[in-house]
Amino acid sequence: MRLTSLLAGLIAAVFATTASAQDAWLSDKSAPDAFPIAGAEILYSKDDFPVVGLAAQDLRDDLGAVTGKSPSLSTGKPGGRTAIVVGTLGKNPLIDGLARDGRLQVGDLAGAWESFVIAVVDKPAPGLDRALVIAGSDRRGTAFGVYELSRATGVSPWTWWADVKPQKKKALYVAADARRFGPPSVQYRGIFINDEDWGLQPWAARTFDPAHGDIGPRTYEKVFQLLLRLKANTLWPAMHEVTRPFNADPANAALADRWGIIMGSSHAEPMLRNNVGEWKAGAEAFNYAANPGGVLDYWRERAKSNGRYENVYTLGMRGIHDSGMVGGGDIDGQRALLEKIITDQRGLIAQYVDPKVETVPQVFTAYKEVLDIYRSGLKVPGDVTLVWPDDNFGYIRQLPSPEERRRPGGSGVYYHLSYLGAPLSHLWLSTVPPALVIEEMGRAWDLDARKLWVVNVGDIKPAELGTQLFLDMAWDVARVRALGAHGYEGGFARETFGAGRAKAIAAILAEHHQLNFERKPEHLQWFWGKGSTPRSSPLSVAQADARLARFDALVAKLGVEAAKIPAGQRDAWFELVDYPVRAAALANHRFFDAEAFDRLIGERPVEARVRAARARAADAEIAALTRRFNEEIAGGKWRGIMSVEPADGSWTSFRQRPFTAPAADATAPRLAPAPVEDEGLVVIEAETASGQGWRRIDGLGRGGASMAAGDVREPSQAGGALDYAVTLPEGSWALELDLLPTFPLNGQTALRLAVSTDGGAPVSVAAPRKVGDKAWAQGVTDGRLRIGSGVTVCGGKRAVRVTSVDPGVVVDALVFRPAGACKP
Ligand code: REL
Repeated sequence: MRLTSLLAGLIAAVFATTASAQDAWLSDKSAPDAFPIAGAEILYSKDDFPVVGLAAQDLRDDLGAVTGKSPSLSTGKPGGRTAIVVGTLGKNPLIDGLARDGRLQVGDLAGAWESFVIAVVDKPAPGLDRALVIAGSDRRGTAFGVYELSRATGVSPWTWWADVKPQKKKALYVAADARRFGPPSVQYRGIFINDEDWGLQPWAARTFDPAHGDIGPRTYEKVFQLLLRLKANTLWPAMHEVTRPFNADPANAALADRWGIIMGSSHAEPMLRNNVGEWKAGAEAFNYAANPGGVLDYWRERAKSNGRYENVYTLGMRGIHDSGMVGGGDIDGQRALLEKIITDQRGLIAQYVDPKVETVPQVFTAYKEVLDIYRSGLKVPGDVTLVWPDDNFGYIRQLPSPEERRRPGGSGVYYHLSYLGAPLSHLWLSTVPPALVIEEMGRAWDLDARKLWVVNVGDIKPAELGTQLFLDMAWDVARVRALGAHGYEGGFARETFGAGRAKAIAAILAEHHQLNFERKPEHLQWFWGKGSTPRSSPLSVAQADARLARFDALVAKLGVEAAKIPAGQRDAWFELVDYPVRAAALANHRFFDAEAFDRLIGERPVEARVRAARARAADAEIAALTRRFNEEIAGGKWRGIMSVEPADGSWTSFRQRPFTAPAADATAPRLAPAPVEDEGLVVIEAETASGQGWRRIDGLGRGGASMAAGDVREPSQAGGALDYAVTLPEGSWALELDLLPTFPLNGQTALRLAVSTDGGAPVSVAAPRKVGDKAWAQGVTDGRLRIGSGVTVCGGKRAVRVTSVDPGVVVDALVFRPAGACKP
């Protein structure tokens, strides 16, 4: 073999090794040729981007935390025999020299987006025996490389934000072969800080940055660092009235730039503005039909002041806050106005950012009513990214059609792990299950929504797991999908608390997500909206007690694990596991014990009073637990970060009613108990089927799994069948289906499938889907849509077949409801 082809083969072999945080390329055991981290100083170039120096400082501190000895850090000549050299191609003479001489194989790194190589190089420079080189394709590529090394040594991305302490290691060795990371699956990936009134803002104002008295540069710097640790690059900043606008202090944007973070703004805030704080002329004047000059000047000001930074520009227009656009008249008029607005906004971008406007990242987020305007035929320039929203509860409303998938600007997703709005907010414990995030974002990926993913994380805590999942997926979608929800929970537990306890902790997290998917702790109320009549749940005491028993078993497991958590990990344990799991369990006790009082007080007053006392105790325990979070955890670091939902009297129509306990001497129910539903049902879990053309989703739906129809990329290949052999007691049974409240993917307005029994003709079943209607509200609070099929069968052995019509429909269960006597 000729030497050149041998070399080419070697290079190919080297670059076949693409790696991720979970790969064992770093070990605490020595191996031949491995590079020992101990004793190596960190070198970077003073000519590199500022974020490289910031990341290098973090690496020094992280290695210090892991090994007990911080390495030295320098921009000068090497001081020792080994070094960790970090730098960006074109910005670090040592790295550029090694690449030029072929001693560092950079392959196609130059010009790649956010990519990096980690390689060991012998004799890289006079005086240096060996170096571990982290070379980035661009400024964030280098920073991500540095944080990748940190994470591989055992430093969690949440080391500061959730007090996760790394395990101490005496020595660390990096495998000698080179590894190539990136580019990320999704180009722009980030978070939206929202509804910060009850956590992040009061905490920042009172505890973390009292001198500033608000979320300001000090807090944002911590957010930027977190984003880089999570390999994210984009932020939509806090925008509620309680917080001063991000750009009110120019230090914020300057700091974002230092950290290499790309700034955007929410769906309601075009052109990096914050309307609630910055628009002074009154809501009526925020009208492009009536006041185009005033509004355009307002946008112009920001394009002028911030155009020099890396931004993603939100285009279009809504009302001042989360409301419809003022002006334009009917939907046709609104569409015409929006098209004019987009043209004019792009004019500003061309003028102040780059005349080649199509090269500047811009997004159009079709959120709430804007999706209707878009669907009516709005023309969005091809280079603008179309950002599809979920319904605020984790179900993506629409994804691109084949035609939209061909647009050069591509698509993205705006997703929620937290939400303030109708029918009921979910602001407290962040319980959107990992399996739903993986399923929904996986579909988005399959249908080419890969340009920008932004997730609403509320006020960050306690949305850590969901946030990390969303961003890990945005970095490497295939890896996370291959893990699935349970694999991911296991990995999170291992990375955060160590391998020894990972299995047990992952099981706790899985059961927590399962139970709270069936009803969120913020949705323990079965009525919503202004003018609706308060009523109790439709659960009998026995049904509710079965749910409470599952929570009790979960809390018992939590107690067993809690006892094993070492002192150094207790804060992280409390913040990431103990508080959310325990608080959700207590919220259920508070609610269902009080309801048991209502249902029992007439007939069994003694028992009813015991239940009332339990409800009061659960309420007091939630308060005590939350006080502990705010006052004791991490020595008082999180004072003000956590409020129990509903936190105060604001936005009442969107929020669960404050809990009122039955008084000790009460003799009447607080609420007249509603009739009990769903008794005597025969429920068959969808995943017990045999058949083909469907995919099992573990961790999603009641019973632990559900079945998804077909492949969303192949709409024509529907028709897969699920077969069930069911034995029903005597009598007549109406067949109903429990579907996940997802949305049709193919422009349909309903989820469609078909059922047949005993080999008979298939009967079409459809669940109409419309955000805002009663079925939708019920679907997102119940975590399911229960729909009739029109099919009734007599008891005995029955064969039931469920056939897919549209791909993507997810079936959770088959439900047989008693329907009287059998009339064959
Ligand atoms: O979740 C959203 O995107 C919106 O609901 C927010 O923009 C809005 O601020 C909401 O929290 C309150 O109205």
